[in-house]
This record gives sequence, structure tokens and C-alpha cells, in this order.
Amino acid sequence: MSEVIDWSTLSEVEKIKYNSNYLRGTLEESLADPVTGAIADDDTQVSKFHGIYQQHDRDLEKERKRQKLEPAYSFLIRVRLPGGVTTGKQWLQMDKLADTHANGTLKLTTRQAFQLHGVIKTKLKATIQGINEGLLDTIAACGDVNRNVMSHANPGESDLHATVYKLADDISAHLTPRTRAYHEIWLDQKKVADSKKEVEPIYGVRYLPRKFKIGVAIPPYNDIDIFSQDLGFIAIEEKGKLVGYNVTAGGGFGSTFGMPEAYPRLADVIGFCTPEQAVDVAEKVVLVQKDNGNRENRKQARLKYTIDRLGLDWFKAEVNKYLGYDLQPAKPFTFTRNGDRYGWKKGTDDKWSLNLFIEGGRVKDTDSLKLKTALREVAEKVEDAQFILTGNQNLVIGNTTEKDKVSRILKKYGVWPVQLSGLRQNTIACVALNTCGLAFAEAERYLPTMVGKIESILEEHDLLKQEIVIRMTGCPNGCGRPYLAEIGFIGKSLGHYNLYLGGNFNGTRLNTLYKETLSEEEILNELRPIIADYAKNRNKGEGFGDFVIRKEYVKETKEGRDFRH
Ligand code: SRM
Ligand code: SF4
Repeated sequence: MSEVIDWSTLSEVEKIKYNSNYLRGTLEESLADPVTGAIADDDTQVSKFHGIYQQHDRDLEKERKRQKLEPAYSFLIRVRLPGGVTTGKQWLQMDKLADTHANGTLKLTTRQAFQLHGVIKTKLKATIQGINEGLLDTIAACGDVNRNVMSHANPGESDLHATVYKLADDISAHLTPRTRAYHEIWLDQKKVADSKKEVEPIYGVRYLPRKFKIGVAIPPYNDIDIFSQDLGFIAIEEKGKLVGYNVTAGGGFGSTFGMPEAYPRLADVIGFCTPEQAVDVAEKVVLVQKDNGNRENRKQARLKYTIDRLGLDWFKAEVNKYLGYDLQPAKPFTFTRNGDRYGWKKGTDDKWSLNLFIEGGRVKDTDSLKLKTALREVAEKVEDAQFILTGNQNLVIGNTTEKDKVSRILKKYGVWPVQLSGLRQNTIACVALNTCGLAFAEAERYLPTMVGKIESILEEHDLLKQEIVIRMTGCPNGCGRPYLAEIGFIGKSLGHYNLYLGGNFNGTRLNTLYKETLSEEEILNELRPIIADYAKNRNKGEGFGDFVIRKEYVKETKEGRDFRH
């Protein structure tokens, strides 16, 4: 820690990371404090690196204030799960923890991770221990480090899929912080005798300037939205064999209303590497960002801004310099869709996998659908089934020999088969209210209703089967990747949304603002004539997003920098 740092210009979080003693902060004291349900302010930053966010119930905000009570604090816990792959036993463990320690639901996130919501401070440690007992952990699920590494939705689909999934797992392991803080604080492991002598070989004491996200994809399916990742690997196959990966860099969606300098950006393809080089490429890209990312302004700190500030050519040269060799020229590839492929599929090993739709990624029981119970029964009764979370907040019950048994259980509960419109199949909604502190409007709790209303319009035009990518978030941070949707909604205020059109069906184009601050009625009035026009005048096979650009409802957004809210 002998670095001389000029703190005067750096963001507050830089100081917190530096002073945290490799992510220990005062978390132990915070947990022990009986006076409040919250943890100390600085610890709310440190806890993120342990996969924990402090939140409060926003539905109760006003009433708690009126009663002069502190907010109803609780915590979100995010489980790191490279490629979203878990066993039935792990699913059962998470299912149980949701009931005993959280709000009774499991959230399957847009990055293939589990979230538990509503865990109160006194249950935090036991919950983390329970997760670890299931041989899962929450290290680096959040914070200024590499987050959950995403991968195509099923390693069992073929040998190639297994190899590419292994890359996601290897990158995740390689970029996991080395500090023992997590083990000491949550798992009661022996304290490191002199933590000052600890080293973070990749991250150093101040970790990264900002969050960092990596994903791997296998064309033609872009089910992880590769161009939204800080760093991506696109598997390139020749004659059925993996020859290497195209490397993408500089994606990211966080942006802010009224601040054009904070914008969503799609990644650039920067070259090609061999399978053996891929983990090294991941490390070196992370290091280039660590050394050059903006540590003064967190709204300019992601890799996308480093690249735009210093130039793509500079970035490529710097990556090559760090690698000590040059990335090769990128190879051709094509993506056809970014949504999931529902239904049963047979892997090359003759095992079966079922891709199920999970609305809003929320696994819960309601009066009309006992989804959580149904999935629990599958995990209990079908021993070989994997539970694989997809990048579209859905679930694959994977690689089982017991197809009929799975089908019987799901049918009994009405979970599968189901008839879904092409629109509903392609939905993503971020969590938003009531837990997300940044939400201006509903998303997960409202998109199903909005989709129902748009379905009625589609039905009038015989378009119910037409697949259209539709996504909603409660603010412009982009957690549901709304900037890639053919129809995107971003919450402006309670009950009001900006409407964005013109993303495409394979996740390779940003959409464009069509109209601002619309109520539900206004949204439907705007969409009705466009859908009617689409029904009548679309070209054969033309997607809704392509159509609205051809018919000039919106202009194509060619560069993130040109995006406007
Ligand atoms: Fe996100 C912050 C939820 C994927 C961009 N995101 C948050 C927080 C933690 C709010 C906060 O900071 O207080 C949200 C917690 C809500 C809650 O109650 O659960 C939250 N993000 C989510 C999840 C759960 C949405 C979902 O419904 O699935 C996703 C969890 C992924 C995971 O398992 O790791 C989630 N977030 C994303 C994505 C999509 C992705 O990664 O593929 C993005 C856009 C891509 C990107 O990172 O650029 C995303 N989240 C953000 C941002 C904006 C970052 C930026 O560069 O400005 C924030 C706010 C921030 O970091 O300051 C944010
Ligand atoms: Fe919260 Fe905004 Fe992310 Fe939705 S997009 S979860 S409202 S931060």
C-alpha cells in the first residue's frame, strides 16, 4: 500500500475501497450493531463485493416516515453462478433459503444469477452460510470487479457448448478476488494474521474503477446479448470444432436522463484469439481497464467510456501490448436471435433439456400458479436434472434422462406446456419496485399487464405468434437490457415510461427514443397504428424493429454516443 494517491479528485468510493483493508471495512461491527437494521454507509459499498446490497421496502417508505421509523431495511443477496448452472440439490438449497431467510421468492437475473430479496441484517450471515453449504457463493456477484460470467444457456447441448461453458467458469475463477475477507466475515474462517500482507494479484487495493461484465456466446444464438458486455467471447466453430473466439469490448448500458455523456454503448469486435489465449485475454483487458478507467467520475468509469475517450485503436494496441502478442483479425459470424428457444431439446449425449419461460425471472407460488412448488418437486424427484438460469431470466431444466417424469410434474402444476404469445416469450423486466432503490417506475410487477394489453392489439391483426423482443426497466440503468429491445420501455416516473423502438431480433442494434413520458393509455395509442401498419406492410420475415426503421418511425442509432433519452 505504498502508492502515493491524490485523493482530491477521486470518487468517494475509491477511498472506501482503499481503506477497506481488502474488503473487510467495518462489516463485522455493522452486523453486530443492534440499534439499526442498516449497516454503516461505507460498508454498503464494501458489502457489494460480497454480493450484498442494502435496500429498503419502497412500498412502505411513506408509512415508515410517517411513523418516524427508519426505512424497512433488508438486503438483496446475489449468488455468483457462471453460466447459470446449478444442480437440483443447489436449487433445493436456494428454494429453502428463500422461504426461511428471504421473502419466499427466487429471482433469476438477467445475468444468470440467483437473487434473494428481503433478507434482514440478523439473518444475513446465516443466509450466506446456507448458500455456501450448497457449494455456491456470492463473492464478487456485485462491486467493482468482474461480475457473474455469462454463457449460452446449456453446456449439455453439445461438446462445443461444454467447452465454451468451461471458458466462462475458468474466467470467473481466474478473476475472483483473492482476499480472505469473505471467508472471515461470513464463514467464520480464521483471520489472516496480517491482512496488510495480502495481495490481490489482478485487482490491487482499489479494485476496478467500476463493475465489469463478461460473457461468452455461441452463434447463431446471442442469448447473453454479447454486445452489452464489457468483454465478450464469440465462439468460432469450423467443421464442428472450436477454433477460437472473436473478442468484443466496450459494451454497457448504464445511462442517465438528461445527461448525454452517459449513454448505452454496444461493444466493438476487436479481434480473435485461440481457446488457449482466452483467459489471458480476459485478464489483460481487465488490466487495461484497471489502469486506464476513470476513477474520478463513476458515471464515466466503465470500459465503454475508456474506449471512447482514448480511442478504439489505442485500446486495441494497449491490449496487444499487455498480452505481448497481437489478437488476430476477427472471423465472420452471424447471430439470428437473442431470445431463448423454448421447449424440449435433445443434447448430443441423448439427454433432454427443457427451456421454460419464467415471467420476470420470479420463481414464486401464487394462487393461480404454484411455480416454486412445481420446480421444487422436479428437483426432489428427478435426481439428474440440472437447473440452468438463462440470460433472459428463464430456466432450463437440463440434461436429464427423465424427460417424461419432468413433463408429468410440470403438467400437473400447469407450468408446461403453456401457450405464450410471441411477444410474451420475448420479455425481460428488471426488478424495479419495490426493492430497487433506483427505480422511478414499476417494471417486473407491471410488464405482464402491459404485455397483455399489447397482445390484444396484436390479436386484432393476427400477430399473436409474431416474436417481438419487448423489455422494460424502472430506470435508465438498463438492467433488463431495454436498449436492445424492439419495443423498449424505461420508467420516467410512477406510471410513465419512455418508449424506444428499433432494436432488432438478434441484439446487434441499439433502439431509439420514440416518445417520452407516456402513460399506459398513451403507449397503447402510440403502438396501435404502428402495429396495424406492420401487420399490413411488413416484408416477408421482417422483424418489428427493422420495420419501424424502414418506415422511418425512428432513425437507426448507429453509435452509443448518439443515443438520446
Ligand atoms: Fe443492474 C444497479 C438489478 C443486470 C446495469 N441493478 C442495480 C441494482 C443493484 C440497484 C442498486 O445499485 O441499488 C439493482 C437491484 C434491484 C433489485 O432489487 O434486485 C439491479 N441488475 C439487476 C438485476 C437483478 C436485474 C434483473 O431483474 O435481472 C440484474 C442482476 C444481474 C446479475 O445477476 O449480476 C442486473 N444491471 C444489469 C444489467 C444487464 C447485464 O448485466 O446484462 C445492466 C446493464 C449492463 C451494464 O452493466 O451496463 C445493469 N445495474 C446497472 C447499473 C448501471 C451501470 C452503469 O454502468 O451505469 C446500475 C447502477 C449502478 O451501477 O450505479 C445497476
Ligand atoms: Fe433498478 Fe433501474 Fe436496474 Fe431496474 S434498471 S433494477 S430500476 S437500477
